[in-house]
Amino acid sequence: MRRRALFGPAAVAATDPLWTRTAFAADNAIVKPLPPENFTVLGTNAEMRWDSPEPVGDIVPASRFFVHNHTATPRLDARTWRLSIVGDGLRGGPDTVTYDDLLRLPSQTRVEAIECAGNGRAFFTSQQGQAVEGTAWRLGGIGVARWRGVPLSVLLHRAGITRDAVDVLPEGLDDDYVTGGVNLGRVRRPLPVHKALDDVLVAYEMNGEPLPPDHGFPARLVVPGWIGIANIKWLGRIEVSRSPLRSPWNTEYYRLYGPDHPADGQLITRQNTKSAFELPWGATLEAGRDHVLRGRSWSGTGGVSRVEVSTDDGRTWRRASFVGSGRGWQRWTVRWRPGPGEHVLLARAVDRHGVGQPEAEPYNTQGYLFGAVVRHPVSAW
Ligand SMILES: Nc1nc2c(c(=O)[nH]1)N[C@H]1C(S)=C(S)[C@@H](COP(=O)(O)O)O[C@H]1N2
Ligand SMILES: [Mo]
Repeated sequence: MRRRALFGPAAVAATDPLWTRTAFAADNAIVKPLPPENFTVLGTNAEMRWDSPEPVGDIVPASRFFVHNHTATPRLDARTWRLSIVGDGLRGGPDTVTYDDLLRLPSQTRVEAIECAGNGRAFFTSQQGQAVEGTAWRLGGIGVARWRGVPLSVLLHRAGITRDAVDVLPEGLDDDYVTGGVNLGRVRRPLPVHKALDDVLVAYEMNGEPLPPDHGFPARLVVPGWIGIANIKWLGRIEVSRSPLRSPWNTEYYRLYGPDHPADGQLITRQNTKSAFELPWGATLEAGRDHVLRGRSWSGTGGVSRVEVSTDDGRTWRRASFVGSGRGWQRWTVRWRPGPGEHVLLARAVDRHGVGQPEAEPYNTQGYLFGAVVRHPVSAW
């Protein structure tokens, strides 16, 4: 029997009973609709599907952008919203920023990725046989958008940051995060002053519209190249400090623990390099004819310089052709004429410092930063 490639909505509808169902995140944590052809719901989070019948371009629309919520999206009112900037790292007293202040201050627009540090976590288990803690994202815990906002440096200077300030601690207005019966307080993670004053935005627009509730309305941080947790949503408070700051999100979470890492864990900041095929997992392709495989690669270390693809389980590799603007991530294509049978597709990127993707990722207990080459199964008939 010859089966056709599963690309159109009709093909998906025929094979996927979820097609007509509406999905909801646990505890209704997410406000926007999560149609199952575009999202996989994981608890209070939603992962973008790479095999959606409607592929995304360089910019991911807000309706398609993944969501990582520790608790639930709060509904905030821009008229009463305030951002307070406080701490011993300020020359005067605390400062308060309103939504109107934000709209009036000088703004910048940047195309940037936001990616969960746990993106790819599922492959520690499925590919390396290792049990890890946390949400089992595949590769859809990333999105790229056009963010507009006020540089954090402008707000910190306006608030009178001192020259000896070392850390800032942005905090969200979502509910306290309670896990295992322990209240860890509001979601917050220290950011060193050198990064805070460099390229960080307090964003109030996503793709030319006010931020949607799920992505941080009225204002969130956008921290280029850094792990998702740095990009605090629903920003309500920033502490500026002359001594190093701590929160569970830099002392317990978002550190690498395990045999290959220091006993007190290794703090993580930047994202690594990854690659994904825009194909269903286990896609069925027509054998004996040319296919254009699409995919993309990205890196928190400042861009992708080369991508290679193997269609024979890593024996031979060839260069993929770059398409699109390359902003945020690098889209690519490669031609392939499969013979009948089961195949494994591999893609590996090299970042602009010449660092590539390994065959295996050293284990860490919480499954962060899976950067190894992902083995994508397909069959051809
Ligand atoms: N206040 C707050 N900010 C937050 C989070 C959160 O739960 N609360 N989750 C963080 C994590 S872990 C990630 S990966 C990104 C996800 O951003 P997105 O939901 O807009 O895609 O937001 C970060 N900012
Ligand atoms: Mo995340």
